[in-house]
Amino acid sequence: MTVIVTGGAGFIGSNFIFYMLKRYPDYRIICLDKLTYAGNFSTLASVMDNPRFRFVRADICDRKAVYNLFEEEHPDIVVNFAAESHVDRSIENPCLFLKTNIIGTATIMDACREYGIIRYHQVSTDEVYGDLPLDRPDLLFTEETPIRTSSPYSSSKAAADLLVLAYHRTYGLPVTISRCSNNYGPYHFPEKLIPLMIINALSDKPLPVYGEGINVRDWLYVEDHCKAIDLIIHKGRAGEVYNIGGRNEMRNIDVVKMICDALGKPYTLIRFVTDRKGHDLRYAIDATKIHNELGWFPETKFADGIKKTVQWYLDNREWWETIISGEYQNYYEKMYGNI
Ligand code: NAD
Ligand code: TDX
Repeated sequence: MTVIVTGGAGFIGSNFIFYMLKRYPDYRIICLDKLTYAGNFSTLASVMDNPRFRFVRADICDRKAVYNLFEEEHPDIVVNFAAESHVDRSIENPCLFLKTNIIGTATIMDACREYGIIRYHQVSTDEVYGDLPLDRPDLLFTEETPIRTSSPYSSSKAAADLLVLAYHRTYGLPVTISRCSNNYGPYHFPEKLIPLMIINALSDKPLPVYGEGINVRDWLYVEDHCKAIDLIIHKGRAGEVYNIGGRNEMRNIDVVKMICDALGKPYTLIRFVTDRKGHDLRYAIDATKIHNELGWFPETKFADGIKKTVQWYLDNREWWETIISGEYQNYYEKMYGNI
């Protein structure tokens, strides 16, 4: 099997590449990535010499480059992780999100139509369902929950999902979609909540919590997400959407306090700052469908996963220090300069 993984130099895509190379000793994995600010070539250093791995730097919106790669490799499976992924950046620059997340998805699927594939998998997000109230713990997102987006990011991901389903209905493309809750783990880009808090706490910098810190996210260890995608691309039914989630709802403030505890840092570092515009209150996934159909369940408990993640950031300082010393500083200053 030959698998093209787009966005494989990012957080989840890279973890997926490591997982797949280990799990399937006879698969070839090709990573197609533009290396935007969020993509790091160094992340893939450990697999660059693997003869079953190939890295290609290209934009998923670049039709010629994408078609050339399909012409050369004739992939069996395509897993599309490539996206602009940060909600705060989408609030600043929506159009970039529309281009990459919608046009890019269509371009990759056109190549799939042209060359033929066994499976196209779209890595989507629980954010397409909007949010849930804080005072109704009984409500969860199922695959039947209507699409109701809040941010330019989630709107672009929802548009891509609709296109994917349209390509299935119109062209018979064998697609699947997964909608996963918040991931955490190694190689998570420093702009996101968990790595940001670990990195700031390590240097005794303020920990910026939006609003009152009461927003709830359903955290899943990244390897559990990779295992779910592996099951879906091999055993999932074409044309179907599968929710993936940790059944692990936590308020942001409690996540930040756990990180302080893990690093022995005081809660006095925490600063409540201006809330994110349109901030989704609560995400919670009902993953019954993937459990019943494919036998998937989250294996890593949050208490263990967060310890492993904190340790990873302690052991891999060079990886994140290189990132935060570059252009990231301008972003950080703009977002958090006044705290
Ligand atoms: P990330 O921002 O860490 O990585 C994105 C990768 O895509 C980077 O390597 C970047 O260089 C690449 N990329 C961006 N634009 C590109 C383009 N035009 N052409 C080629 N490559 C491009 O993102 P992530 O957190 O790993 O998320 C991966 C996917 O999973 C995204 O589609 C995201 O919407 C989805 N998702 C993420 C989470 C989460 O918690 N992080 C949860 C659910 C779903
Ligand atoms: O500085 C911060 N302070 C803060 O309180 C940051 C960066 C975030 N937050 C809050 C906002 C959210 O309620 O923490 C929560 C998590 O924020 P992010 O890490 O930005 O993730 P989120 O917005 O929930 O989106 C993530 O999960 C779904 C990913 O970035 C998306 O790509 C994925 O689709």
